[in-house]
Amino acid sequence: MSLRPVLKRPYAVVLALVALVVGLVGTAPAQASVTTNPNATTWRVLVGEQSPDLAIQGMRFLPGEIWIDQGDSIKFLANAAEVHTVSFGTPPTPIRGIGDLLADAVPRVGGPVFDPTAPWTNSGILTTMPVPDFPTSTSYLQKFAARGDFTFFCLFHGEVMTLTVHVQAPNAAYPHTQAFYDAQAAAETAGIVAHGYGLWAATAAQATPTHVFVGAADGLTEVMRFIWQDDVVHLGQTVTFDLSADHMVVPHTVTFTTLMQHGMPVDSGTLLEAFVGGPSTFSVTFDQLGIWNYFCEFHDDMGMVGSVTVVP
Ligand SMILES: [Cu+2]
Repeated sequence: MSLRPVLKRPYAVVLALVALVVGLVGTAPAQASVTTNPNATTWRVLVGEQSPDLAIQGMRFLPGEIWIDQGDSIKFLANAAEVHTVSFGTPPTPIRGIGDLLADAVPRVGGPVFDPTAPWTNSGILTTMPVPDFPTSTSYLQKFAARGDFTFFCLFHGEVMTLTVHVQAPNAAYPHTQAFYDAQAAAETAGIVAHGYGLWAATAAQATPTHVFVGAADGLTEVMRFIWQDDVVHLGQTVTFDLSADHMVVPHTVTFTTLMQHGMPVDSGTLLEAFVGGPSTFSVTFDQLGIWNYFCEFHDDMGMVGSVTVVP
């Protein structure tokens, strides 16, 4: 399956997504609407986070829990190159594969006023790195006219990426200010990025010249790198590119730029074992001296590129 014509880029998929989504439905009853609050405030929530080199992608809303008043709004700001959504309810298309996931993730569903009684509300894909000719956004505004506690999730990272919005009475005192949430977000981002670099280092410690990991991911961060990026092997050696450190099931490819074998460009296709039954490893036996560059079709613009130098 090639996603290149559809979405030249990243997403991770949670296996238990459908069950999770069902579990999140109906977390709060709707109450009477109030549309006039003279003190209405617009709050900011960051969607995703990343390291400056884009290698580490975090899977959190910041804050992950916010208290607002009836009539307030939240502006969701894309904060990373990785794709995310702000979603609520049950996706209309049961998710059995990538096409189903995109069918649910792409369309913005629902109006500017959040309706917790609607079966499905979705922001569309939020990212700071727009995909050419593909519908994405950098922000999403929702007004909250109904009181209650509402748990939103990211369709791509639902199991680990949720946001609870507590909608209080109009003009109720706020427990926290935006400045508090911003400071909290900065501190949490630093921790998330540090965690990601730790995951990268731990994965690198498991790699060898003939065993390269294709990214890594856990419940908090994704490492958008080949590990090791710069590999050196001897002529005739076989390198196995391995997706098994990718515990969030982020799809990747190992696509060589100039290396040909059997008259064909060397390309793994999409490595995505668990979700669509694809392969999780790809092996290449290097029978030509030289420096062979390769990249991930989905994440090369995040810096996910590598090389294998073949020496005698
Ligand atoms: Cu990739």
